[in-house]
Amino acid sequence: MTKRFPDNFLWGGATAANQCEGAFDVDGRGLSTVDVIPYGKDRMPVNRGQMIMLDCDDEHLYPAHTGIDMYHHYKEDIALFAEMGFKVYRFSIAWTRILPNGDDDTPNETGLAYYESLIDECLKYGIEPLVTICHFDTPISLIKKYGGWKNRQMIDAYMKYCTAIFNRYKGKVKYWITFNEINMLLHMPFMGAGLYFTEGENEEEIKYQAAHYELVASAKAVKLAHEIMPDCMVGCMLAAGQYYPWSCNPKDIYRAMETDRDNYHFIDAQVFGEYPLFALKRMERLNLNLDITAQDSIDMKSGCVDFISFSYYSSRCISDDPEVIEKHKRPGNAAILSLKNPHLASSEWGWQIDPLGLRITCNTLYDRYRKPLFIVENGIGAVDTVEEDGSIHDPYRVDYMREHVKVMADIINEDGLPLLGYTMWGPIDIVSASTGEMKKRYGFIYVDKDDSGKECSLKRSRKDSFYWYKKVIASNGTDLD
Ligand code: BGP
Repeated sequence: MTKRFPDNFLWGGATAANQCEGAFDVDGRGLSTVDVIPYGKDRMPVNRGQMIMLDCDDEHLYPAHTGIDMYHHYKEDIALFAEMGFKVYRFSIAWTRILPNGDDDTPNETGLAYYESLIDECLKYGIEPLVTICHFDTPISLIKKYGGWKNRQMIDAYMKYCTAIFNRYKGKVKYWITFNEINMLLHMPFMGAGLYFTEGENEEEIKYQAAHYELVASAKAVKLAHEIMPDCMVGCMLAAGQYYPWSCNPKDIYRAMETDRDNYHFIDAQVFGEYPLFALKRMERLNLNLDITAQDSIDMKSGCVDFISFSYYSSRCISDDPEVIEKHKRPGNAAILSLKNPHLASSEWGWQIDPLGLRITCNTLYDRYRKPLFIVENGIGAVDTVEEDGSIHDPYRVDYMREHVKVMADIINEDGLPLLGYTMWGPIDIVSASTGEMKKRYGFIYVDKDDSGKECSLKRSRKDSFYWYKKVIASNGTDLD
């Protein structure tokens, strides 16, 4: 039997404003966290809030400043997405293009008009826009004023921003995501929530307080979106990937369950509108002194999400034994602790490749939430070589994606799960979030730009995978050769 995808399955790709737009200081855009996160050795310390950087200096390179200049190339890029047959394009709006200081009373008309034009360009080709409201960008003005999401004032600022974009794009945008990978706040607090720490501060308390405010803001945004756009669907967004236990030692199993709960802390709250018992008990055990009001609980309850969207690049693995952790710690994604699973191959960046893990993750999420699922990021970062004739052969990318698409067919046909769509990560090469590199490429479309910071042509070229994905979409997932 041929494994089929639903007729209305949303095939497409996903990007984030700060990783592709560039043009960081034009048309009234204000400064944002992502603009001050440098390339090189200081990137992770800044992402983690261990090194304070609230402005740019001459010593560092800031890849977000230029990105791939999609700000000026969006028509050309969307035309290429349309050529592949995209049904959906997930992108994020840069908060500071709309409200340059994060909480301005009057939105910046140039910013609003820019995204309206981008949305219209998608609609022109029958591409459904899927908008991430906040993808790793907190306005710097709000960090200077409030210290980022550790302050309750951020909720009002975020709601001002949501009000502006909902009112402007109602009738054009049906799918919304409140915060990209909300659980990454725990691992990259500056990138996720504009947080940084000074000596002696209670980091856990600050992070969980910020998480709470983001969760309240998310719920209030869902409620507002439903009021302004009754037909819209609003999702949460998890950096997903099930934790496997290192062994069948019950201690490892328990540790894996608990580590998964670090992430469910967020999604449970967004789906059920209240903290799960384990989260309440943990916050109590950690002795966190949090500002959580009765009104917050009412707000959280009134803004439950409609679907579960998530990124999936890999499964994860954990042990309860510190020695095992030390010995098998994976050099890959530095942001998240995981062990090297001996059964899995890895990408050049050490990200492990586990298509079946996608099935495990989807089933776990559906068992837990019983809401439609949306895979909004998946892909492999790799070095590509441009041949003399200009062609780019990337069989490794096709292999990775083919195996994941096959698993998606199983998820739909055999498990019967409601999967709304698939927006693979970075259909066009963009700046890497974790490393700031250009050479870590995910795209079907190659962009002539390197890591040197020197001016490049920015020329777009189709890789072999471009034609492969086009065929996959045209056959609605049945021709994967
Ligand atoms: C996710 C982010 C994206 C993205 C992707 C790939 O965590 O939501 O913004 O970039 O991972 O990661 P990277 O770019 O670090 O390879």
